[in-house]
Amino acid sequence: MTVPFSIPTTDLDYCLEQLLDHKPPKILPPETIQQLCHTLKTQLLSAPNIMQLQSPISVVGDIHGQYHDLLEIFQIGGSPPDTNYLFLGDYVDRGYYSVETISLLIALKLRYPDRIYLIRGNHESRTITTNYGFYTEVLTKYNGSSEVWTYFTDLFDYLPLGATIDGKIFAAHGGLSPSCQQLDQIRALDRFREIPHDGIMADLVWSDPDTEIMDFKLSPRGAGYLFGLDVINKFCHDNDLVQMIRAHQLCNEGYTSYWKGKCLTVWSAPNYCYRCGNKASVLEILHSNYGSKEQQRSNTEEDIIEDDGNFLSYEDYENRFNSLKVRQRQGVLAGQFFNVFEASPENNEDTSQGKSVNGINSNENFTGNGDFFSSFFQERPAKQYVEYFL
Ligand SMILES: [Mn+2]
Repeated sequence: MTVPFSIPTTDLDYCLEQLLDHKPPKILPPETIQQLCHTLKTQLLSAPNIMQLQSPISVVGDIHGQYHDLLEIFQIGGSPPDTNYLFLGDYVDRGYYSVETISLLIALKLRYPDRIYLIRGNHESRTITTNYGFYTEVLTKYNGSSEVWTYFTDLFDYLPLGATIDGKIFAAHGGLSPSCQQLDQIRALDRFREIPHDGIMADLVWSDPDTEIMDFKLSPRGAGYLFGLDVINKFCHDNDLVQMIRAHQLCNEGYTSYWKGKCLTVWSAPNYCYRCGNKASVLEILHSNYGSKEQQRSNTEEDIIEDDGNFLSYEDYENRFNSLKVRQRQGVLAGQFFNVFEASPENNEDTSQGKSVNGINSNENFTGNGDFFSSFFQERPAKQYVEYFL
């Protein structure tokens, strides 16, 4: 069988229509998934491990199969091709619509290759998806066949590991690695493989910032590291960066700023697992002209604007990026703005239906997987490690 290297726009639009215009969304047939994944793989083959992107761009954190909340992002934050998006990984597992979520993102990437960028999260992995919902969801939705799970997880091996924005911001799913001092070390990796248990590639998708420490410390997740202020300062200095943006950790307000904005967490799954009640956000980056005259002036102005309305005039839109108050409250740099949003109506419907979510009560880590005795107790709902939900 010959599989073409590009898919006609009309076919891609048909896929998008199947996913968007039906409620519940229609899943795509296995042959279509195969073709989409194969085509995107051939395109990602030439993508570098760290993509070089430019502002303006909106950065999105974990989605975890919350398909309707993903649509909410496009509704609130603008849709491609008018808005550029960088997704930081963890598209699948936990939520009920991992298949629809990853299908939509792949179709969008193929349809608007210069507008949508996808990097890899720790859940874009065969091991993790086998345990946290995606594999089971595929079996349920495709009549007991794991065929499309294989197509998707093979594609995951091709996803880039990070991105720079305007050459000044480094974005990855998790965090920094004690084995990596230079971005060039990441660029030199052979990324076309399953995520290993340790090393730079594992740490990039598993690590977390920790304001209590200065150096590195082993992560309670069982993979990756916690990294402190000295680590991020040195990494930024040595690589000529001003900031790291990452996802990977649930935030009640939808975002967290560490070290005066040197590191930001963006979390994009509202009411995570249909029960956490948290907000979500998208980080909009308008520019990175931290030193411009206009910017310095706006640093001293006392702009009084509120950012909690969804309907902003163009002037307000410009203002909110320059408002010192908003910036200070959110802990972001000039030209940045966390657009906070709440769960979609569909998310709440799923909540009221009280369905169970895969892996919700397990403290996810490598060491616990596959062990009946420990997983028996992990399934008990007594204690939830909210901080380390993945
Ligand atoms: Mn994660």
